[in-house]
Amino acid sequence: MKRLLTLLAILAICGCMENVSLTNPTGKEPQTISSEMGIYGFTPNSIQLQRDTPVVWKLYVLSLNACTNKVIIEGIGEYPLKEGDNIIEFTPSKTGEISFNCGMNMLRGKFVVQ
Ligand SMILES: [Cu+2]
Repeated sequence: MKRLLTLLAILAICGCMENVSLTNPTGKEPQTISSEMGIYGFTPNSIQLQRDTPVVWKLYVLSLNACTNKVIIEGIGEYPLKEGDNIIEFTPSKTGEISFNCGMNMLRGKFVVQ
């Protein structure tokens, strides 16, 4: 029984550490940025980022529709959106431009990673 509890404790600790490394693999303070997304696009639509530093992107969707219900970040992922506040987290691993767009590729913007 004691051995089982020890095993469970180890699993719990490993589980926690795994979560930490998934959202923040570098251990650096995240860089927090904010944009609004409406029918005319993203504001701002060009955002500077630092490489290898976790990003917390606060994306505020003004009104939800077929255009604003998803954001796709090139080479990083697709994120379903809801009206109002959304939090998107990722870590850019190389320098250069990363484009992002709505689900229909009409509204566009870019991150410039240094
Ligand atoms: Cu669209």
